[in-house]
Amino acid sequence: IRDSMRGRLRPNSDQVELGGIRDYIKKFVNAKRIIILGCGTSWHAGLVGEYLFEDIARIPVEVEYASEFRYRNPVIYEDDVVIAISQSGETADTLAAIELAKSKGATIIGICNVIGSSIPRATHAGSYTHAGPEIGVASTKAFTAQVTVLTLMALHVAHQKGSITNQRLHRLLIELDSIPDKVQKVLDQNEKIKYIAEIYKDVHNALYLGRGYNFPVALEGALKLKEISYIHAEGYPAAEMKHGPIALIDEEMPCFVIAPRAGAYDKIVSNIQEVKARKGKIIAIVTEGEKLIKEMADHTIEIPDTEECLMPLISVIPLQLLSYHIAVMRGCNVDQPRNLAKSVTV
Ligand code: F1P
Repeated sequence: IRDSMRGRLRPNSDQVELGGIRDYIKKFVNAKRIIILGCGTSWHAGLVGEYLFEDIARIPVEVEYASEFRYRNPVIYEDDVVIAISQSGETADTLAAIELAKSKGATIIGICNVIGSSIPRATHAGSYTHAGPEIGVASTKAFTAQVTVLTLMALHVAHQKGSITNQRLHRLLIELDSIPDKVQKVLDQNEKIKYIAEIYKDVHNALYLGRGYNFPVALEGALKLKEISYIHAEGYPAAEMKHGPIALIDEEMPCFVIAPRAGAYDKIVSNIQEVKARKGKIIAIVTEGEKLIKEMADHTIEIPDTEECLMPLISVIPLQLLSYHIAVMRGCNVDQPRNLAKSVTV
């Protein structure tokens, strides 16, 4: 992560730059819309990208599953900027969606990990994530690196557009620099996370709830559990719970709630109360020093505080670790999950 961040953006400098999109910055600044395309984990990173670009750069964003986009008849304008995200750079659906958008004259920016792969070659410009090879099939560090690059892009575009104050830009860049140490603090809680995994390793279903920037993290947490542990899991925006999933809650249902002290904190507290009132089990990801939720939850995992828009970089880590431990305890091959291919090329 540190490598992705270092030297790309410099606060208080006229030369704030993110090499990969430098020549296309005007396209971004003038874009009426950004379309983000990806599959699986890359789509979840794209959702964080939507929140970032709309929040910081004030550009409307649509996030689409490339696997849907390529087969429907989407409206694509010549001044659309399309960001295609892929760890492998070989995902057939993403590649086909890029070709479709390109044929309509849109500008395509890639965020990929594998240098020289097909997707970067099909794009006009972009950034490599430089996350190193994903040893396993399921994306983990790729998510963090994709979100990091999206953050840098949104900040860069916002700076050029003048939609962010220098003060806020400076604050976010300084905070970004502290993220690797904060991630390490979460990793240091490995034993506690393993202990929680032991308790829930035999469940058949799980719910993941989050709000705002942590909603895509809830989706990603659920996907990791499905992919490597073969446990059925669903992620929801916490506020959607009352519109259906609440019917599923009983003493057998663990709910992993991402509930740091940010955004709609009071609302997430009441979501936790709703689950507890129905005897559901709560495993909450909370900010260091949290008291209220600790009294209500069955288990808590503390994460360091950070700016709300940077929270996914930290809050996803305990969920990835939990899935990893549960998978290992269930005897699953975490690097080579059944039915899953590293590059989905068909
Ligand atoms: C997309 C993806 C991954 C997932 C698995 C299957 O890959 O859905 O997110 O973890 O590996 O493929 P990519 O386009 O990001 O390489």
